[in-house]
Amino acid sequence: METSGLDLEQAALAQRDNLTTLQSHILAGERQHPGATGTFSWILSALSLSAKVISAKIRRARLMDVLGSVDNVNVQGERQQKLDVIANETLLRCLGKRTGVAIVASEENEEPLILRTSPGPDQRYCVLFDPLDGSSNLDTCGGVGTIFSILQHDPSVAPERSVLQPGARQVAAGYILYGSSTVFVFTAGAGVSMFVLDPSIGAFLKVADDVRIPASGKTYSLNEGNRPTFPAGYQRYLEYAQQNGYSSRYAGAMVADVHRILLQGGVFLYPPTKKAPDGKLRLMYEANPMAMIVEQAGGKAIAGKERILDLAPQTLHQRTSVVMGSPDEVAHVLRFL
Ligand code: P6P
Repeated sequence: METSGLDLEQAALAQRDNLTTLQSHILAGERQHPGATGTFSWILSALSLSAKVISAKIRRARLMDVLGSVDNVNVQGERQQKLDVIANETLLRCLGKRTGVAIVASEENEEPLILRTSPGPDQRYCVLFDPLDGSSNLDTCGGVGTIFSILQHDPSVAPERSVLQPGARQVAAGYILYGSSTVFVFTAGAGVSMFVLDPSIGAFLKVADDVRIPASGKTYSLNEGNRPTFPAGYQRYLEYAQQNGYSSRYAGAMVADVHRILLQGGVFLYPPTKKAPDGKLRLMYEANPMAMIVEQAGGKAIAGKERILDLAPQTLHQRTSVVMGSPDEVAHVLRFL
């Protein structure tokens, strides 16, 4: 007797030995920390809710006339997409309701937003995010993502300083990739977990625990259009790669490019260029969270010859060069720098 599609789907789900949702994963994590108050769980829950809302809006964007740009240029000097604004407001609204969040900082806002000034036992975290990384891909249905970084709030310093901590001080980091499926990837410092949104039940289901990046991979990911202005060491690395059978893959959205490398191996690079001599990517809410994910998966993440997570931040929107991915591939790049 032929098995219907639904039966196959049910069988596949039933085979999943433990149908673990992101929510149950978060609560299980909380239970491993005696004395945990649930504040951290509530923040991850707000990020999960934001991701579902943003995903739903992106998937219906062309039908709801929310593609295209608004007549506004953000603090980065980039024309804002309508969905940039929607994603930013969704995250601010969902995180704003969580009493555990003292400060939020967004790529879209010039200054950090101080949500709660009365230092209480609960205002323990700062959340930094890029609400819609790669949003210029939206109109062409390319991959886009949300990137987030969570720091312990330090009430003993000015709020502006509390969010400027080195990436090594992150308590958690992750991203959501809105691609052919919606994938939630995060780490709280004990390995990388991956979840996929099942829109039919509105839940993120765990598909991998302790994701490990392949040690090597003959794929490099960078914008070749900038090649003439890369420093010489990067040019020599590209010559090495092209003489040794490497492939080039570039989505133009860091989350999509790094996600591919996390699963298949290789190296992502955004070197200094003439237009962006310090690199283009933002340290606090792009490079740092993605570097934590890559390192927790066994990879490497550097800026020039320095470890990204050790960089001492000076300003919220400062930029950095980036090389991150498989440890063997980052070592290859370093040989030429
Ligand atoms: P370029 C997207 O605008 C972004 O911040 C990253 O997601 C991406 O890796 C990079 O910029 C792409 O920059 O100059 O290649 O378009």
